[in-house]
Amino acid sequence: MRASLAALLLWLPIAVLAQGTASALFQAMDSNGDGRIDEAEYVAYMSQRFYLMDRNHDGVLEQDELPGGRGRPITLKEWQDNLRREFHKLDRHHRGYLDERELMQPPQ
Ligand SMILES: [Ca+2]
Ligand SMILES: [Ca+2]
Repeated sequence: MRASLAALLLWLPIAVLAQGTASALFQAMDSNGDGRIDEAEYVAYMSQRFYLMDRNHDGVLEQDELPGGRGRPITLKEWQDNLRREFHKLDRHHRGYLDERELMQPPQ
C-alpha cells in the first residue's frame, strides 16, 4: 500500500516537468512571486494534480482514478499530508522554503 503511494508521488515531478522548463515550473508554483516556494505554495500547486485526477470530484482518488487503475484510495488530506512530507524532505537547508535548486533535485 505504501509502495504504490510512493510510486505515485515519484511519478508526479516527471509529469510536471513534461509541461515546461524548471524555471517555468518554479514561477508557476511561486504564486506570490517572492522567488521562494513555501509549503502552502508547494501544496497548492501539487494538489492541482489531485483535482485533475479526481474525475468525480468527491475528494478521494479511487482505484479507477489512480494511474494504472490500481492501488489504495487516497483522500485529499492524505495527498496533502504527503506533499508536506515531501516539501520538508526537499527543504534540505530547513529554511521553510525551497529555492529552484532544491525544488529540482532528484528524489532520494
Ligand atoms: Ca513564494
Ligand atoms: Ca474520486
